Amino acid sequence: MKASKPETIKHYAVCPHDCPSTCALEVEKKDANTIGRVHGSKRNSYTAGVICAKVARYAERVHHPERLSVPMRRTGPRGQGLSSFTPISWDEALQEIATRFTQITAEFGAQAIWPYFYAGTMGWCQLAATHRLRYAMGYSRQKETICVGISNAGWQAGVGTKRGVDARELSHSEVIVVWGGNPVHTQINVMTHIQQAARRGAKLVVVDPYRTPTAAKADLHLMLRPGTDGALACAVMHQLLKEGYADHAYLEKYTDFTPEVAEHLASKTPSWAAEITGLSCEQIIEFARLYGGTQRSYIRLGYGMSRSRNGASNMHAVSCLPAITGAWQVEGGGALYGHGDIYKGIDKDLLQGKSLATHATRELDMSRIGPVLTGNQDDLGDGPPVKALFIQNTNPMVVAPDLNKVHQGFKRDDLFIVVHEQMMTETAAMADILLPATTFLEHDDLYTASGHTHVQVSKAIIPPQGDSRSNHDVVCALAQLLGHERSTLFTHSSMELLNQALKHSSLPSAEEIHAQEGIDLAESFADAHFLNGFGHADGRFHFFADWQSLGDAEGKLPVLPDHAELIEAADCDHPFRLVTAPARTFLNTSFSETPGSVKKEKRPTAFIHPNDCAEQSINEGDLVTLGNSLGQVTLWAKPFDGVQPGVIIVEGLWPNAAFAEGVGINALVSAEPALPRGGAVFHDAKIWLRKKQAL
Ligand SMILES: Nc1nc2c(c(=O)[nH]1)N[C@H]1C(S)=C(S)[C@@H](COP(=O)(O)OP(=O)(O)OC[C@H]3O[C@@H](n4cnc5c(=O)[nH]c(N)nc54)[C@H](O)[C@@H]3O)O[C@H]1N2
Ligand SMILES: Nc1nc2c(c(=O)[nH]1)N[C@H]1C(S)=C(S)[C@@H](COP(=O)(O)OP(=O)(O)OC[C@H]3O[C@@H](n4cnc5c(=O)[nH]c(N)nc54)[C@H](O)[C@@H]3O)O[C@H]1N2
Ligand code: SF4
Ligand SMILES: [Mo]
Repeated sequence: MKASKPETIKHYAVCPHDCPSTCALEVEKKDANTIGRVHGSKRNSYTAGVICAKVARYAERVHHPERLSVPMRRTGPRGQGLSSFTPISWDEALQEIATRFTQITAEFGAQAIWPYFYAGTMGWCQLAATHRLRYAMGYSRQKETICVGISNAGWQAGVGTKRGVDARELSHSEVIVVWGGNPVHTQINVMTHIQQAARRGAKLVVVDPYRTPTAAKADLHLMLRPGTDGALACAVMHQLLKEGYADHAYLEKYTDFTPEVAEHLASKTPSWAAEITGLSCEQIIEFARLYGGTQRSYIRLGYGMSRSRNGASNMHAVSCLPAITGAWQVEGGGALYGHGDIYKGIDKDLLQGKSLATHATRELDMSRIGPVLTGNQDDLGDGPPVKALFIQNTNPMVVAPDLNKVHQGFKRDDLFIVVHEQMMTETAAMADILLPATTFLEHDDLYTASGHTHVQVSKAIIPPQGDSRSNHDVVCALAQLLGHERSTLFTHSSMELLNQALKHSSLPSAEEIHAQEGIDLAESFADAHFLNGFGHADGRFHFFADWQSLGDAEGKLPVLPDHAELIEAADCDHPFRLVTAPARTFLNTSFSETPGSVKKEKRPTAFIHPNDCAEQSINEGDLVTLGNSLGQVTLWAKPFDGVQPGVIIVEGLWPNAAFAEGVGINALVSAEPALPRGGAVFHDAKIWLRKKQAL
């Protein structure tokens, strides 16, 4: 008889990556130090047993042969990788950081040090660790604009609070609109719920400038020009009002809709929008009729439409649609952008250590790290130049806009750079002191979500790999060496800290949340559907956007939904518009080091319309250069008919080194802050295209 295979033990965990899905995981453990496959938990009703391929093979990342395992001092040139570094002890590394930070503070003031982070992990204890050090030491603050700055403002303008209808209600929807997102790549779980609805006959509409794998599954794909969503939304509203699909009783009771809004929309005809979006009038009308034909219409808003200079206005315009038809009132109707505000009970200020601040410090815009590091006085304000960076959870040498300036800044000899990382990223390679970081499988943390409503706690499953330490541990040790008084924020363990933050909420302890594999904080039907009022003081949905209160001091954004002509329009010298969309098997730059993902993504590729290719005899695999006033990028071409002529798509945040001339795609993206309060315009660039050479 064959001996039965011993059952692999699976451990509950939570995916820490910057992804709206925040999946509940089951991690196979092979031995005390090693994990096997990772699965989606079936016990979480949103994850529903499904996760993305890149996290399913997480063993590739956590046990990567090039995972950083010891602290190192740079002894060779910047940017050369491991050969430039010499291992040192943790004591030496931390002492050197403390000494340099103390010297810089004495000479230039504490604000010359800029702790810089983003959401490499979304866990609250480890993510907010950088802030705890910042506030304790009076270092410069960081304006967090790189991802949701624009979209938050756009959603806030209409709805007034960051929450929406539960995506599990998709099973009741008859029309589902994925607008400016590509969930097949960026949050696979949305597709699980959409596919269930589709099996029952629900129709899927996708609004995206190119035929993404999500769009390929749609009943109707509206392949508009980037940055023109405001025009499309207005024309749809025009048609809904014209053809009697508007719910006037709803508008009267729940919104600030007036005859002035109706009059404004009366001029926003499908032919007006067709001119701007590049769609046909027929497509726009077909969409309006489909959308208006049922109140069970659900819009899942992605970030894509917001990453333009007019992005906030686009978000606002799209969020107006369910208010016109009254879709918010019914099960399976309404919209979701993100659920952040349902977690207000958790004391994030405590975790960020805001109470440690003894005085206000200047705030530097993270999306403008290039201009900041190269000494732009408007960015630095009346503070000193940045003389030291302390980086956790992010890879700005690749992900930040105006990349040539970022590179120039990182090369400064007088800039002391500390990077705490899991991998030898291109940012890590610039460090003077490089510290190895744990992954979520090696530390404890609490996770909220944006695409669903659970709060979850994940605990270490394997010990720290090599000599790696968590963000919290590093920050605690540094605070002590820098002479900060012994606040519990620097003496508590991660779990103790999380319990402190949970204490004043109505939630149980971190241990109990972990034991229950998460707690669902879904709101009542009436609250989730805003039947008890929207987030504004008057309880109404706002067609009239108060951009001034959101930071647009000059009032450049249109008050009523419209097409704001703020985008970088193509011109004779730059006849193309560029969209830099997310790749399926990378997560920003994370996983761009794993063999499984690189094999799938192949190489940096420009998707170009066949007509545009024909003009320059560009064939598949030819090298092409894309350029504008900010820089040039050389990569491989792919003729692709799922995009309008004049629009070029480049997927994925590949390392600079993967491009033919060693500079990555963000060299073409401007660091100009979007209205109303800053944000990076990753999908808003005019460029030229030149064939380089045939391979
Ligand atoms: N696999 C994978 N998953 C990820 C990420 C990743 O890089 N890879 N990144 C993670 C992060 S940090 C985030 S914030 C989310 C982002 O996830 P998404 O919400 O999906 O947003 P975007 O990354 O901006 O791009 C999504 C789509 O928007 C489209 N788009 C671009 N411009 C416009 C426009 O003007 N109008 C419209 N309608 N669409 C437009 C793009 O073509 C793209 O297909 O995903 C997360 N998940
Ligand atoms: N062209 C273009 N550029 C973009 C975008 C785009 O769509 N197009 N998207 C933008 C968006 S939405 C975002 S959010 C940003 C994201 O940009 P980043 O925040 O830089 O995201 P990642 O590239 O994934 O880098 C996160 C890093 O954190 C590290 N890390 C993970 N966990 C931990 C931890 O616990 N401790 C420490 N110390 N490190 C950890 C990972 O190893 C990884 O190198 O990129 C932006 N850049
Ligand atoms: S879909 Fe997103 S949250 Fe889920 S496992 Fe993949 S990266 Fe993590
Ligand atoms: Mo993001």
